[in-house]
Amino acid sequence: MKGTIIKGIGGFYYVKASDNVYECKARGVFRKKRITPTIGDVVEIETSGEKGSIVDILDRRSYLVRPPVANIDTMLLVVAAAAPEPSLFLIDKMLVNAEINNIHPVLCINKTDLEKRNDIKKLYENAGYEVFCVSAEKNKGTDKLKKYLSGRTTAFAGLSGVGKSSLLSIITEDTLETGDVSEKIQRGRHTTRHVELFELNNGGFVLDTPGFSSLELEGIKADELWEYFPEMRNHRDECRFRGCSHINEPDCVIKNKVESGEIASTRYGSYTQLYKQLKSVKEWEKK
Ligand SMILES: Nc1nc2c(ncn2[C@@H]2O[C@H](COP(=O)(O)OP(=O)(O)OP(=O)(O)O)[C@@H](O)[C@H]2O)c(=O)[nH]1
Ligand SMILES: [Zn+2]
Repeated sequence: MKGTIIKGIGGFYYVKASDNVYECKARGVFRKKRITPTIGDVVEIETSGEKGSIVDILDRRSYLVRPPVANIDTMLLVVAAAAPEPSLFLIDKMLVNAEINNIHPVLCINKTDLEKRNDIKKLYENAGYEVFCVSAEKNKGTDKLKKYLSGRTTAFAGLSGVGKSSLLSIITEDTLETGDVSEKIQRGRHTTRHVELFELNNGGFVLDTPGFSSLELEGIKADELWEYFPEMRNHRDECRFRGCSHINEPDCVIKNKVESGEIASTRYGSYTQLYKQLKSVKEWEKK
């Protein structure tokens, strides 16, 4: 039987398969192959009663290292319209970081009951991202978001206090007892939170990814960074110099578009800042 690992506790994996959750152990063969079953993995299990064992792990679509979760399709980057004030640099960094991990990033502006922030919506739509504006408090825009999330595995990421648990509770209210998500997320607050997938009623899973927003970029070179900015990768090979880094080169299409306002200066500012960070990491590693 095929299923999805939704959580792991004390050496057991809890596998959701058809309408049941099976408490499973992993076969020793994975240790030899040096693969560890991970939350989000699609696995083949053999069951007897409520127990089972994992006999195969199917190929992963994506793999996030921190927190370790397999097969995340979408990263919903949640920011608050206000309280806490959004940082455009942090948004840009997280958008890039999701794509580095092979995960499709989408922006979600919560707390729009406090402020609209259509400026941020426009900024990121122009850059090529999908943007959802919601209010968990007033239950606005959440139906549209719910529809979008069905059928895929979505990680919620964002700073503490932006409303991730509030949104997760609303999104899962048909499938979970009221308060289940927030209780589970709350419980782990002062220790290491364990990650768990919550199922949606139209299929698909959602999860919280504590700590993702504080990760630095890893795994790409500075000269590849522009490919992680949708509005820049649309202009591949248009600059005068092949392999233009869009930093100091003359006749740079990207810099011209920043000057004309077609590419937002905040986005380009984040690009140069992240570029420098990636360069300095490289220099440091060489020593
Ligand atoms: N005005 C307003 N407040 C909200 C909204 N959504 C959440 N809040 C409030 O913002 C605070 C933080 O919400 P949480 O859902 O706990 O935020 P979180 O992102 O899960 O925070 P961490 O668990 O610390 O990562 C709570 O006091 C919520 O009541 C909203 O749409 N509008
Ligand atoms: Zn250029």
